[in-house]
Amino acid sequence: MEVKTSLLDNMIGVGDMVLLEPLNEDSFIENLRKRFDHNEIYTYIGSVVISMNPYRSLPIFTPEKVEEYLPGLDEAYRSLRDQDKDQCILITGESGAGKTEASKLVMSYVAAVCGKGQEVNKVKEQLLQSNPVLEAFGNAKTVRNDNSSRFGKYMDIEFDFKGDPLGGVISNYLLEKSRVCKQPRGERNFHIFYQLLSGASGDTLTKLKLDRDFSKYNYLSLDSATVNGLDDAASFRTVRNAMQIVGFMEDEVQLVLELVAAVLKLGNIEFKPESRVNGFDESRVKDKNDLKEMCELLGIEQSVLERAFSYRTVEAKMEKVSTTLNVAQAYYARDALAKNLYSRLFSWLVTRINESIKAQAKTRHKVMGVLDIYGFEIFEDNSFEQFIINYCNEKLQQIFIELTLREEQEEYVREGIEWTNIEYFNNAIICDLIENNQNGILAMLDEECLRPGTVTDDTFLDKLNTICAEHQHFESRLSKNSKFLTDHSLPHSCFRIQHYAGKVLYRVEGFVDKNNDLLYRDLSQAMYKATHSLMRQLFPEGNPAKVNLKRPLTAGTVLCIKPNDKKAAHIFTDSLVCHQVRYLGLMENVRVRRAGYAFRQPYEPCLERYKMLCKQTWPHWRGPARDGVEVLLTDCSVPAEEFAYGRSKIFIRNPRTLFTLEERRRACLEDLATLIQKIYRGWK
Ligand code: AD9
Ligand code: MG
Repeated sequence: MEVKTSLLDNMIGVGDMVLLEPLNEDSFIENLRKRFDHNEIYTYIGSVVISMNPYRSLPIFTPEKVEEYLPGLDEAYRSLRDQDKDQCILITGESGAGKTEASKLVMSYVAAVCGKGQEVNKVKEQLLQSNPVLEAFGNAKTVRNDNSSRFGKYMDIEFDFKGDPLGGVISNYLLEKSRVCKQPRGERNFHIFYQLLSGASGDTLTKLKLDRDFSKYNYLSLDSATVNGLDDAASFRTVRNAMQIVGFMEDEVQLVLELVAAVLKLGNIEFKPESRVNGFDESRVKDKNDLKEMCELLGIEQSVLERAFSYRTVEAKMEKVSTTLNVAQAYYARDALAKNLYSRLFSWLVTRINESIKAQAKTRHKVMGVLDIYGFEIFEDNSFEQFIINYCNEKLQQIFIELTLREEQEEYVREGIEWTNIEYFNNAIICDLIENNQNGILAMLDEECLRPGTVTDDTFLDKLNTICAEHQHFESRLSKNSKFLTDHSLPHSCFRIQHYAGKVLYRVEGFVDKNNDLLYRDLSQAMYKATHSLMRQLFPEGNPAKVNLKRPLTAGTVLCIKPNDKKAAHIFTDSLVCHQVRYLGLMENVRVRRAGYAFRQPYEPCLERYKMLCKQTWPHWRGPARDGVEVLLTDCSVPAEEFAYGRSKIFIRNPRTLFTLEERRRACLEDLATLIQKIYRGWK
C-alpha cells in the first residue's frame, strides 16, 4: 500500500485515472502523453494497468525497481500470498504494444520479490530462461514488430504457502505454422532458422548438412533476412545457453537442431511432372540430394519418403487404393509435412520445458497465471492467420469486459448498492459471429472442410454470404441479404468483419486449405518409421491430449498501448493512442471505476484489520460485524459518502481513504510496539 500512495502523490500527471479531473477523452489522452514524455509508462485504472511501449530501455527494469513500478502486480502477488487467492494476469493490446515484454516483467517481478536460497533460485532461473527458448522458435520479425509472438502462451507460476515459487506450467496455443513455408513480404520465418545459420559453429553446420548462406533455402525469405538491431548469432548463443539452464541435455539440443535443419532441407525438395500412359502427370522429386540429406537427418529410408511424394493411399470401403499425386499436390504435401514437423517440434519443446520447470513433489499452494497472446493485426492483406489471431484477441477483450465492466456492475446490484448502469459496447456479438456452433464462421469452415471433393474457398465464401449476410458485424458484397452490391470497395473474394479494434478485410483464398492442413497418411507413417528419436513422439497416431485454458478467478489486467507505428522511441501519435483507448473501452472503464468503489471487503476481515483504530471496537466487538464496521468508520470521521454498505461487504470509494486507514493502523501498531517495549523495560 505504501507504494501506491507514493505513486499517486509523486508522479507526473495522475497515476490512477480514477482520480483524473475533469474526466474526458482529451484529458485521458493528455494524461497518458504527459506521463509518457516523462518516462512514466504505467498508469492505472483501479487494478488495471495501462502500459505504454517506450521502445527503448528505461532504467526501471532492474529487479529492485520492478517492485516499485508495478504496484498492480504487487497487489496481485500480495493477495495470492496473504489472502490465499489464485491470481491471473491478462495482457492485452495490439501487435507491438509490449505484451511479451510486460509478461517477462511479471516474471522478473516474481523472481525479485520472493524467496532466496539455492533451490528457489534454480526454479526462478529456469522459469525466466524458458522465454528465450520459446521466443526463438515461436517469434518472428513481422511488419508490426521485430519480435512478434506467433503463438499464444499461458503460464501458471506455482507457489508454496510462503509465497516462494515452486515451478510452472506453460500451455501454448495455435502456433502460426504457415509461416514455416511462406512469409508475407517484409517479414521473416521464425528466428531460430536465422539464428542457427548465423550462430552455429562450422562443425555443427557440417553435421547438420547446412550452409551458412540464407539464400540457399526456399523457406527463408530474403528481402528482410537481416534485421537492424537483431544479432542472430548472439541470440543463438543465448538460446543454447537458455536451453542448457532449462535442463536440455546436449544430445536433446542436437535432436532439436536436426529437425530444424530437416525443415530447411524439406523446403528445398522440388518436383517435376512425369507423364504417364493414362494421360495424368505424376510428380517426381527433381534433384534428390536434398531429399537424401533430409532422410539422413531424420533416419528415414529415402525410397519411403520419395514414394510418399508421388502417391497417396486412400482407404475406400476396407480397400486401400493408391492414387498418384501431381506436382501441385506434391508441393502441398511437402509444405504440410514441414508445417507439421515444425509445429509439433514446438509443442514438444513446450512439453520438455514443462518437465523441467514443473513443481517438484512439494504441494502447490497457489498459482499466478500470465496470459500473453499475439496481438490484434490488421494488414492490407489479411488471411486465415490474422483471422485466428484476431479472434483470440476478440475473446480476450470479452474476458476483460466481463471482469471489469459486467461483473463489477453486477456485484453492486447483488450487494444492493445504489447504482446507475454505465453503458458499454459488449463484443460478445462478434465472438458469436465467429464461434457459434451452428452458424458461426468457424463452424462453417469446418463443415466445408469435411465435404469431400468440390470444396473451394469460393464455396466457403458463398456459404458465409448466405448465412452471415444479416449479421451487423459482417460485410460482404451480398451483405444485408440483398442481392445487390452494397459496398463496391469490397473485392469479390473477401469478407469484412467489424472487430472491436477495427474493421478487417479478410481474403478467403487459402482458408479451406489452411484449416484442413491435411497431412497425407503416407507421410505421417513415413515419419513414424523414422529412426530419429523424437519422430515417434511427434507423429503418434491419434490426437495428442489438449490442454485447456483454465483461468483462475481473480484477475489483474495489463493493457499495452502502442504510442506510434514506427517502432520508435519518444513519439506519441495522438490519433493512434486515441483509437486504442476507444476500442479497449478505457473511458467506460474509468467511469465504472469512478462511479464505483475502488475497494471492497467482507465485514468480518475489515473489522478485524482496523478495529484497533476505535475504542468501541477494540479489543473485541460484540455484535454483528456490519454494525462494528459502521461504528468504526464513523469514529474515524471519514465522510459518509465515501462508503456504501452492501449485503455482505463494505465498499470504499476512494483508494486514499484506504491508505489513510492503513497508515493509521501502522501508526497504531508502532505505538503499541513502543508501549510494550516500555512496559517490558519497566518490568525488568
Ligand atoms: V505481438 O502481438 O507479440 O506482435 P507484443 O508482444 O505486444 O507484440 P513486444 O512485447 O514484443 O510486443 O514489444 C515490441 C517491442 O517494443 C519490443 O521488442 C521492444 O523493443 C519494445 N518494448 C516493448 N515494451 C517495452 C518496455 N517496457 N521497455 C522497452 C519495450 N521496450
Ligand atoms: Mg508478443
